[in-house]
Amino acid sequence: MSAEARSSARAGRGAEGKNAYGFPAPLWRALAAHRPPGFGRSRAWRSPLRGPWLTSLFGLVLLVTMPLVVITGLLSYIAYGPQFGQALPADVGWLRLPPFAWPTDPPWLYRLISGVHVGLGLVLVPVVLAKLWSVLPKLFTWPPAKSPAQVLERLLLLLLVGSVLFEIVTGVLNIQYDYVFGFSFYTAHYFGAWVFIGAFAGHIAIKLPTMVRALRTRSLRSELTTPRSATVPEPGADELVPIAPAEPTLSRRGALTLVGSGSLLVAALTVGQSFDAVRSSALLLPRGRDSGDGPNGFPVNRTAEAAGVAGLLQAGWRLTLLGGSRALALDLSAVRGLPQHTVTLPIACVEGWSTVQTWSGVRLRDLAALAGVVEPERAHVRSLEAAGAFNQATLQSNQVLDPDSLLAIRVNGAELSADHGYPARIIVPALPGVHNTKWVRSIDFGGT
Ligand SMILES: Nc1nc2c(c(=O)[nH]1)N[C@H]1C(S)=C(S)[C@@H](COP(=O)(O)O)O[C@H]1N2
Ligand SMILES: [Mo]
Repeated sequence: MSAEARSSARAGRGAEGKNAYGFPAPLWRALAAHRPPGFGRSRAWRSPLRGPWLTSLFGLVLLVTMPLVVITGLLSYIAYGPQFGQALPADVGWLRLPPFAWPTDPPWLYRLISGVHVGLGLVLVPVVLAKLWSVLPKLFTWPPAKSPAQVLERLLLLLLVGSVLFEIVTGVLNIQYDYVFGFSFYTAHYFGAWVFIGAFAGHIAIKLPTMVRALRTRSLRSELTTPRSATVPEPGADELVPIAPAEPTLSRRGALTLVGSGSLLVAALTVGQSFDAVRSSALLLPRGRDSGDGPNGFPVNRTAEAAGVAGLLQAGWRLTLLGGSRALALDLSAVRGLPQHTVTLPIACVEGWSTVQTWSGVRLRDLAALAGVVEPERAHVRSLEAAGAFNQATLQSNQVLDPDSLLAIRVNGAELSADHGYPARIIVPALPGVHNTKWVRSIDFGGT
C-alpha cells in the first residue's frame, strides 16, 4: 500500500484521496481542524423549535405563495411596457419578456395584479423572516461545504437570501419614498427578481424531497394542539436541531400564531390601499391616506407642485393633436364642446394602491379621428411636466380604440383638480397608473 493510499485509508476516504463527498481529504481535514468558535453544530443555537419540520412548513407556505408574487410581478413589469420606451426604460437584454398588447378588459386587471403583487409580497415578509430565523444555524455550518456540489448549493442559498432581501428592501422603499435609488427601481427590482427566480427554482429542486420527508415527520394538527409544556425538540441529528436545547418559551403553535398574526397585521394595514371604503386603515400606505373630501379627494401620486406644472395651468392651455396631415390645437372650451363620455375606472399604481373613480371626457379614439387618424397604431402622450420619468406615455392601438379610454377633464362630476391633472388627463382601462398621464399637452396618433 502506498503512503498516499494509506493516509487516505486512515482518513476513511477511499482510494482517490477524497473525502466521502468529493473534496481532497487534506483540505477537508484542515478545515475541520480549524473550526472558528461558534461554528459547526454549536451549543449557541438553543431554540427547541428549530428543526427540519418547522423550516419545511415555512418553506411550504413560501413554495405555494411566492410563485404568485413572482408571476404578478412579471405581469406588472410587462404591463409597464418598457418595450414602448417609457417608464425608465432600460434594455434588459435577453431577459426581455415577450411583449404583447396589454388588454383593456377586464378594467380591474392591473389593479388586481399590482394589488396582489405588493399586498401578498408585504404579507409574506414575516414568513420569509421566520424561515430565515429557522435556518440561521446553517449560516455557521463547518466546514462551510463538504463537496463541490455543496459549494454550489450554498452559493445558491446566498443568491436566494440576498435576492429575497433585495426585493423586499427595494419594493418597500419604492412604496414609501419617491425614487430614492441611484438606479432605476424597475430595472433593479426586475433583475433581482430573476436572480430570485433562478435561486428559488434551484433551491426547490434540491430541497423538495427533504421538505416532503420532514413534513411527514409531524402532523400539523397535533402541533396546533400541543401546548408549550409539551413542546420538545424535533428528534434526529439534523443541523437545525439544537444540541443543547433551552426550555421552550413558545410552543410551535405559538410560533406559527406569532408569524401568522404578523402577516395578518400587515394584511390589515395594507388592504386599505386597494379599497376606498377602508382607505384610512392603510397605515402602510404613504400617499393619500388623507386626500381630503369631495370629488377630487382620492390619492395623488405626484402633486402639481412637485411636478412643477402649478404655474403652467392657467391661461393659454392648448391640447395639440398630432399624427394627421396637420397639427390641431384645441383650447379647453373646444375640448368641453366635444362629445363627452363617463366611465368608472380604477387608477392602480405599481406601488400597490388603487382607487376607483368616475371620469368624464373625450374618447381617445374620437380625438384620433379628429386628428385625421382612423386606425391609430399608437398614441404618444406628452405632459406639460417638463422633467420626470412619467411626463409621457405611449398607448397601444387597443388602448386608444377602447370606448372607455378617455382624455378626462372631469372626475366625479367636478373639474379635475390641479393635482389630478387639470386641465386634462388620460384614463385607460387596465392600464398601470403611471401611464395615465396628467396635465396632458399633446397626443400624437401617428408615426412611430
Ligand atoms: N405627468 C404626470 N402624470 C402622471 C404621473 C406623473 O408623475 N406625472 N404619475 C403617474 C402615476 S405613477 C400614477 S399612479 C397616476 C396617479 O394619478 P393620481 O395622482 O391622479 O391619483 O398618475 C400618473 N400620471
Ligand atoms: Mo404610479
